Amino acid sequence: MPDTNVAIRTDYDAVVVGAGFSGLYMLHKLRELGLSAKVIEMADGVGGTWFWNRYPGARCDSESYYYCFTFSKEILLEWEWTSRYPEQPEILRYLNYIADKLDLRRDIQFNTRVMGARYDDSSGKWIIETESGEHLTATYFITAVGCLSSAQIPNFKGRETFRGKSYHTAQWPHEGVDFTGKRVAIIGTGSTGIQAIPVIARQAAHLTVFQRTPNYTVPARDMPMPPEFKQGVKARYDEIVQKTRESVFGMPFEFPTQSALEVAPEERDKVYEDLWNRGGFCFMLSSFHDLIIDPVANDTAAEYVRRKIREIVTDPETARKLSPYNHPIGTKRPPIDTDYYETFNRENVALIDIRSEPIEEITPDGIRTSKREYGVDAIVYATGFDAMTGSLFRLNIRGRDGILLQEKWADGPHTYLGIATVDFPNLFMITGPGSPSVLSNMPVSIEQHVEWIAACLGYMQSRGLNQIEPLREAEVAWDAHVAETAAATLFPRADSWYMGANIPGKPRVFFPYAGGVGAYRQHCAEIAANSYEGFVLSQHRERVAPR
Ligand code: FAD
Ligand code: N01
Repeated sequence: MPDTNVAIRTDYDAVVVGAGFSGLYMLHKLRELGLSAKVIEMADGVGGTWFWNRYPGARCDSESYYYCFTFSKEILLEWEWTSRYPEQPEILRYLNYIADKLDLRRDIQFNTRVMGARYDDSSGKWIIETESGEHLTATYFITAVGCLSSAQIPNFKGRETFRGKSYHTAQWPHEGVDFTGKRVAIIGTGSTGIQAIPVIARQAAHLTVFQRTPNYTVPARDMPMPPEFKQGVKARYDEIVQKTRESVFGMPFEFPTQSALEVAPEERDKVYEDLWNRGGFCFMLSSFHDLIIDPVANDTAAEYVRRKIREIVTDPETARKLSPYNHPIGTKRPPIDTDYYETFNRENVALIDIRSEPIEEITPDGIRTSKREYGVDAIVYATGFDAMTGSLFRLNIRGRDGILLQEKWADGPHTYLGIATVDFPNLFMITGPGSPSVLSNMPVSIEQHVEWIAACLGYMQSRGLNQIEPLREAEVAWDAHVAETAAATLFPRADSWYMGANIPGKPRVFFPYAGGVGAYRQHCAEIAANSYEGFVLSQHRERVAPR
């Protein structure tokens, strides 16, 4: 019989929301500090991104040897990746292995959605409410909700009338979907669409791709990890980890020093050709240093990709439609692909440019554009996410005097270091807006944030402190720095989700921090070394209401 005298615990030192990379590591670090912690996760398992995104072709595009945790040598040496870019099931297996290895599940509450979190000034505690009406209290409230975890389906007229099956790629059925013999439509040609289109095209009877903006993509060149490469990587791990931490994008590549405009056109093309053949992000990151700051330099890479499209795609009109024209290369998150452009040479694939032929409505039988109706059996929405703030806002976080985070951030996020925000004491955001987050190989940024937060909590613990909040002037200065760093790049020239452009009504600001992983890491370390400069640390004393 259960012991009815044992109360179910509802008060913690820290409550964390989310059990992806961020939440798992945060829980481990909180335990190391001896703090009581609970992770709340709405899925029925760990993995976050890799739990939800099970669409055909889903895999990472950071390479496996650096898209992983690095905090434990034992884990680094024990885990074996099979390929250069592992598929979703393998990354999910990895995160399950982490949860088991660190015995994390006993402090994770699954199938539970957080609906609200309110800071109570008198007790100095956060009160966290779940969908089932349960209330937890915590001194620290830590969001690990992910930057790309709020799926976005455009509000097309008639969407609910469709008689076939519809899927968003980030809410994919666990049992998979068999498109054999089916006429399928896919809307969206971001990283997700670009991964899914070649795979669906191979299975479906027919695939119609609805494209609003043609995208630049570079071959991934996936391959099994050769045993000697794995051994070499393991032998050099310290060096690789150090490089990722000091790098601009959290990847262990040498950042080039040469300008694209310094070299003769033939030499430049040779650089692009070599990197195109090598595959992956190195095309953008290892070629020339000025692609993301100089429009003329940028156009040399953009034109190279457009030329490749014309070489690969046999129908000139399809090649023209696939050729990006309205944004510099790299200013939207660069996708990498396996046979993307080649797929448009297939007989069973059609490309619809919805700028010249807009979608007017979803009908019971398919998709009607301004020109005609396309009959389909299934629609795949590869339409992305309400990035960076979507999942934070869905938490309905209220700070001092009941102020709601989305009200404070109505004109765009305001943070100090992307970690904290004024009027929300003891709230920590892992990879929040204003941090390198999505501009980096994310596990590197996640580890840095988690370790910085843990060190900060340890510092407070050792001094008997339990309240932390940024100073307003520190936040204002950080916001200005984030904006000026973005303005020095070409990023603001694209209608991207980095700029909030994919969500009607979202403020147009650059959400992540473009100053680079290494520089950001050093800045955060200096702030910590200067006794958490820019923050007020104090001891909260419970206020007793006057009689
Ligand atoms: P997530 O993995 O998003 O986890 C957040 C968790 O919070 C989720 O499990 C969610 O269910 C939970 N949650 C959110 N709100 C609530 C709530 N209200 N209540 C309860 N639980 C909640 N990054 C790279 O660097 N390299 C890559 O190659 C790469 N590939 C990607 C591929 C895809 C398809 C996508 C979508 C993203 C990719 N990313 C990649 C980014 C990826 O999101 C990060 O690398 C990383 O997985 C983020 O981990 P996280 O724990 O911060 O967030
Ligand atoms: O989403 P996206 P995603 N009508 O926003 C189109 C990570 N990721 O899921 O470009 C018609 O990039 C939209 O068109 P446009 C990675 O960080 C990584 O693909 O806005 N079309 C676009 O084509 C990535 O950046 C991997 O004009 C509409 C597409 O839908 C992030 O997740 C794999 C529309 C959305 O593209 C998001 O990628 C997958 C509308 N109303 C994802 N609204 C890796 O391999 C949107 N679109 C690492």
